[in-house]
Amino acid sequence: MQLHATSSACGSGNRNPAEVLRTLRAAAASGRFFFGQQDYPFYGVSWSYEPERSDVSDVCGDRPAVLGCDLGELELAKERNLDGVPFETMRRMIVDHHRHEGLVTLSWHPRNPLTGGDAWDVSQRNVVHEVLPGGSCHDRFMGWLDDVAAFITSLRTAEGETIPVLFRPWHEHTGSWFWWGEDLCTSDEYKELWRMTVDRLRMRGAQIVTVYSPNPCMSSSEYLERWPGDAWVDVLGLDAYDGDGSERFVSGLNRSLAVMDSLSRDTGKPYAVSETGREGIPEAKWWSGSLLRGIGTYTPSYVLVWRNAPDDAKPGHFYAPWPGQASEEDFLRFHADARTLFLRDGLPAEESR
Ligand code: BMA
Repeated sequence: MQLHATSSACGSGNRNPAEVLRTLRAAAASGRFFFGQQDYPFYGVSWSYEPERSDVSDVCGDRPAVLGCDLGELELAKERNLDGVPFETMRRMIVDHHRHEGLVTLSWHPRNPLTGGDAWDVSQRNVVHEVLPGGSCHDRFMGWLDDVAAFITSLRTAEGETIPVLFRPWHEHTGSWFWWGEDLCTSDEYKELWRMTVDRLRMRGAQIVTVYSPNPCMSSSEYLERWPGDAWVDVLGLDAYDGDGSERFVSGLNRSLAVMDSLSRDTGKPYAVSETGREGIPEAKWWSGSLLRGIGTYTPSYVLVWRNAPDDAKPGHFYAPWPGQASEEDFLRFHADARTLFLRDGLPAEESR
């Protein structure tokens, strides 16, 4: 546990969106990034809901500095999210992670409001159109946004202060596997959906730092094709997965980061690898040989790998090692690498200001 602001992973407190942004910039300016994982405190490959446990800390003795959680099915007023995580547990762990000065990011895989299917239901191509003003699902959808805002504003410290979160809606929109994907709406519709979402959440008092997350992009015009506008995006994100352990991931990640690095200089906004990973991590040296090599000399502010699903729920669906896993030793090198920041690591005082 770190009690001193200057010796904790995430700097000076992260009490509001401006401080979160300052923390991200400080990490990048020092050539380091916060390591994160989706759902890390809830379950691992061989366990579920054990206090203080995570697969990452079982391996290296420290927790990820970024906690990712997903709000999917909050909009149905369910007690658990789409992956079975109780929202009460999520809230408790977010408060705990924040108390240790970690950063929190929320994604959202909402149901398809038109068909009632899941986020991956792309059977109807007019869903975004129908949630925008004048559409048949608009009113209900605004209620969903209010549910999200209510959850975010309910995240409070023991002293009652609100906890700011990195909010990352409508991700991977340059693919067409979600109902908000590229082939399912026009650029203008996508931008309007984004602005409507962010405006509503802010209007309801949600303390959010917004993250825009396309898939790998080879040019700035590709990256910016559905950019909602500078006032609606705080962090330049990227979702880039390694599908086959090949050089394609390394070069695609490196090329995308080159694009983002240059946009970051133009806009002053930090950038991040908002989702990445190699499912099952069969390559023993994936962390140094693929991920760190793909990052190269670029300076993302955080890098988050996806979840370690319990083996009995989704076998082989994990993105961080556990004791005995093939990439464990290399992950220990990754943890020790000067570029990575885990929850207990510190930014020197002058850099965290
Ligand atoms: C996907 C998979 C799914 C999960 C979804 C939302 O990438 O991990 O099993 O339901 O993310 O967390």
